[in-house]
Amino acid sequence: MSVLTRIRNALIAAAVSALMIGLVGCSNTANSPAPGNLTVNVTIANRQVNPSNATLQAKVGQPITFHITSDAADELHVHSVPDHKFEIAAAPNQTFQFTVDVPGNVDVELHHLDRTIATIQVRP
Ligand SMILES: [Cu+2]
Repeated sequence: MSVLTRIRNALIAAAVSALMIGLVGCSNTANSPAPGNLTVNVTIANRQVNPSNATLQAKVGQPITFHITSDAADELHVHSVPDHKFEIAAAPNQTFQFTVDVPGNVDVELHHLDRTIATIQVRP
C-alpha cells in the first residue's frame, strides 16, 4: 500500500467516525429534548384580566415567562414553593420569569384585583 493510499484510508476512517459521532449526538438530543420556555401573554384593562382561570402545563425547572400589559399597578403572586412576587406597573410589555422547583398545582394571582390568571400544573 502506498503512503498516499494509507493517508486516504485514514482520512476516510476519521470522516466515518466523525459522521457516526454526529448521528449519535443527534439521536441523544431527540431522546431528551430540553424543556422549552412556557410563555403566557396577559392583558389587564379596565379591571378585566385575560386569560383568567386558565390551566397550563409545565415541568419542574422549565422557564416560565409572563408578558404583561396592564393599565393598573398590581402584584403578581406565584404560589409555588418557595413563592415569587413581582410588582406590575401600569405599563405595556412587562416581562417576569421564574421556575418552579416543587411539583404540584401553582396558582398565579393578581393580588390587587384578587383574580387568578392561571393554575400551572407542574410535573416532575
Ligand atoms: Cu397570592
